[in-house]
Amino acid sequence: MRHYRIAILPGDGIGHDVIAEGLQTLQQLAELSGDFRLDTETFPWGCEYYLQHGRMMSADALKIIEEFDAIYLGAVGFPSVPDHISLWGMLLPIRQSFDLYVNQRPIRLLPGTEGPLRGHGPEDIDFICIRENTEGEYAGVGGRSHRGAPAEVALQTSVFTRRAIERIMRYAFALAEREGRRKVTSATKSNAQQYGPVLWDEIHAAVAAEHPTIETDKWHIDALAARFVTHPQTLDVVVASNLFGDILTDLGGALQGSLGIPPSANFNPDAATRRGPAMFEPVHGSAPDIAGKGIANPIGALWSGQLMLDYLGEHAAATALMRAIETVTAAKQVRTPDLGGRATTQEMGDAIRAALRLQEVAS
Ligand code: GGG
Repeated sequence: MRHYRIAILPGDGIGHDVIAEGLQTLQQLAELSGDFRLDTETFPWGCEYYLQHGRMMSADALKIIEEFDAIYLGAVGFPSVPDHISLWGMLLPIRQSFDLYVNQRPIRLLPGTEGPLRGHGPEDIDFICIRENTEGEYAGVGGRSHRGAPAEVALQTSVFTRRAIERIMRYAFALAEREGRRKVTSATKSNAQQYGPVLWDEIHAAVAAEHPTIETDKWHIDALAARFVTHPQTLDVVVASNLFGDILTDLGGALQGSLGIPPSANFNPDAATRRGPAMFEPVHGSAPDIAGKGIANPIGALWSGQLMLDYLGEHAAATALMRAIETVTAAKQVRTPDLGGRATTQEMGDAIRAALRLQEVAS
């Protein structure tokens, strides 16, 4: 029996609802498989915790979760706490401290779901976004002075390093080769920003030359955002800096018909330099407008759990979970309000677990 220790961080808002469904589903999978066990510990960190303790996580949080095999996170942020405090108190320190430099986000129109693009079905919307996850526009470098005065200044500096760009480019091209993808598309803005994105482009060209079997192209971020809508069928693997990747993947969620659907995996693929657990989280945030109503779509969280199982090496269980999610979306019987239905979070979770029970989950 294989054992995995999973740190559960529901976080804020609908994070609680969707992680509850995800966890129940993952535990059911472990039971059906009989080959592995998930030992979980849930941590109360988030905005409620901040209001009580003046910090988003306990002082020793990173040290505590460092010992786990993976982190399963819901959402971070709530109107009760300024967004830059909540993000920099929880999500971003986890990504940076453990050097989880790949943020992998599949964008795929699931069977039975409808995106907003006329004439583009599941055969056209199927690509993977690779977001650099440790620096760029999210480096956290800058400052403010003369606060409140007319002369007030705020500087937010993007940081682009050769090391970080090289490793994310290498990962994107290697992924394309491994997954049988044809092309890597790079997001840039090297016309207006003449330092960081120019280094990004130079390294993109150098790494592309090492992978002659993979086609490549690059687009300025504004044009690429338009291409997501007009030519999604031309995208295969998209590699982007931290902020560009964040924006493009929300757009990707829209192409999938709902931001409740896309998942994400934050990890360091290099075993030799790994120094902490990988983290799995739906792309969506805490959705304060529907928090506590029990109607959030749990698919993004379940799909993130599926990526976690795959990362842990539980491939049969991961395949079974993806099949169960697709069975339920294809049937169109159970749909949460974001997909045009009236089902609750729990009813969607129940339907996916029922579909799982009909499958073989042996490894
Ligand atoms: N699922 C985690 C979450 O709350 N995401 C919302 C968010 O604001 N994320 C910012 C980011 O991924 O950079």
